[in-house]
Amino acid sequence: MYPDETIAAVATPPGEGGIGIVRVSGPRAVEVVKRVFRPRNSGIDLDMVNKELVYGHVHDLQGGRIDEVLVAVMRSPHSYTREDVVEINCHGGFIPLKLTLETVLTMGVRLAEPGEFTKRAFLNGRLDLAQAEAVADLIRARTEESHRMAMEQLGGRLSGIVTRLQDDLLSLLAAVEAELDFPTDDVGEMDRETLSTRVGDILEALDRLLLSFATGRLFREGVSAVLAGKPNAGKSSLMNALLRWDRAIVTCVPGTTRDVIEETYVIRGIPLRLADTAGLRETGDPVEAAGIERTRRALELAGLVVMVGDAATGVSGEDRELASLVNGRPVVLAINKVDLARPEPAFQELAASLNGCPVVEVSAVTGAGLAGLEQAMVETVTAGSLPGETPLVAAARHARALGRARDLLQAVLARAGEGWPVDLLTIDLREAWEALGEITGSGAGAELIDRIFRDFCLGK
Ligand SMILES: Nc1nc2c(ncn2[C@@H]2O[C@H](COP(=O)(O)OP(=O)(O)OP(=O)(O)O)[C@@H](O)[C@H]2O)c(=O)[nH]1
Ligand SMILES: [Mg+2]
Repeated sequence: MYPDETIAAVATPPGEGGIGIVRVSGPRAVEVVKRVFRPRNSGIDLDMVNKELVYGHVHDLQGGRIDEVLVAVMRSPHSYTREDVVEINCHGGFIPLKLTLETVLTMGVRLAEPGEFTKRAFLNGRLDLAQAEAVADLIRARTEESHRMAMEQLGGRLSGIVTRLQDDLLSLLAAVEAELDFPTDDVGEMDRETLSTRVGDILEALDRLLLSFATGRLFREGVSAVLAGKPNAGKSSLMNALLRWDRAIVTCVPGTTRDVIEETYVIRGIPLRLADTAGLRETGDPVEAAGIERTRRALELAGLVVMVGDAATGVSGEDRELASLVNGRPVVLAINKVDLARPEPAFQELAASLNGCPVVEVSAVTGAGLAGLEQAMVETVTAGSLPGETPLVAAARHARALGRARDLLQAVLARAGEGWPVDLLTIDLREAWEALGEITGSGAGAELIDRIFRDFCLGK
């Protein structure tokens, strides 16, 4: 990175459009554009212009007109990169942009690398690293939720919290080190209990941030929900009833469904990959057996298991076997066919054996209880996540740094409890501080910074 170099790139996407922009940034930006731009009003001097649009033409070095343009000048430090920036607003066609850029590049200006404008904004202190990453997230946002998260991050909400936690750690370190330097004085009286309380507070904040990452991921990536149960319980009927169309084949023959059938289905903003599976039972039929093997694999990967029971036949050995297979996972027990019979009490015992999972009585045929089933599914997948508020942590990189800081502080807490000497604890405290610094960039190395900006698009 050579900040004394002036760089340029086309900042708008390739293709046809109303406008296309050539962006130039660096110490020579104004001087270079002055040489290729003729303002319509010849009295205008670009050197005197700031944050104004000037109408005129760009031409090549032989004086041939390239395009009719508006030029915007934004002077350092009040620009995107904090350097002098000039944007040439051309017509949005391939050739005008190509010729304009090529002409600018003949004058000792270098083509910008992907993300280099934003990288300069970061290196010049206009954005921290988390905010710079938010720029890329904002451009790539595909859902309103990810857009909201990117905007909050760009506004510095995450950075603010992380910086506060870093400050807390630093003042803790200072107090501990003062104690080490002046052990006989009263300076920074820091017993292990005070240290543990303060580390505990920081840990709590870190846990909240990590939880918000899990919530955000749920909304972004969704969860796989698997309908499983014995043959003929009504899994396929329930799948169709939830999707509100006849996706899966339903017959009165047990063993109808052979393959795993998946369909995406959104409940309250959470994308569920809903899977109907083959009923679980002992079988001599090789096709059915292969289907059952697939059911088992789907169950292993499931983020939610909807166990389908049959009120008409009651609880059987197959139900108990499935329960032991999925025990410990997020499960909802749906007792189907309640239009035919009242569920026997054994279903409650089955649910109790599944850590008291939610039980919902439904009928895939009449539609009774479906809203309650959806409610139980949502509550089970969102269990423990933050309700309502927009999650703060969107990037896996940030979650990893937070997780590392949390692990280090947990070790500090455990060691303080075991009576370790305080000076040995400062090492982990300092490392936790550095881990947090990777989020905002205060502790990020050149390699990490390069890797982050390499993923940006050209011209940003
Ligand atoms: N009365 C009543 N019948 C139902 C209900 N749900 C399903 N059925 C019937 O039960 C039979 C089996 O339904 P499916 O949905 O194919 O059952 P399944 O669990 O997918 O069965 P397999 O694919 O064989 O494992 C069909 O005849 C359905 O019409 C219900 O809520 N009430
Ligand atoms: Mg089926």
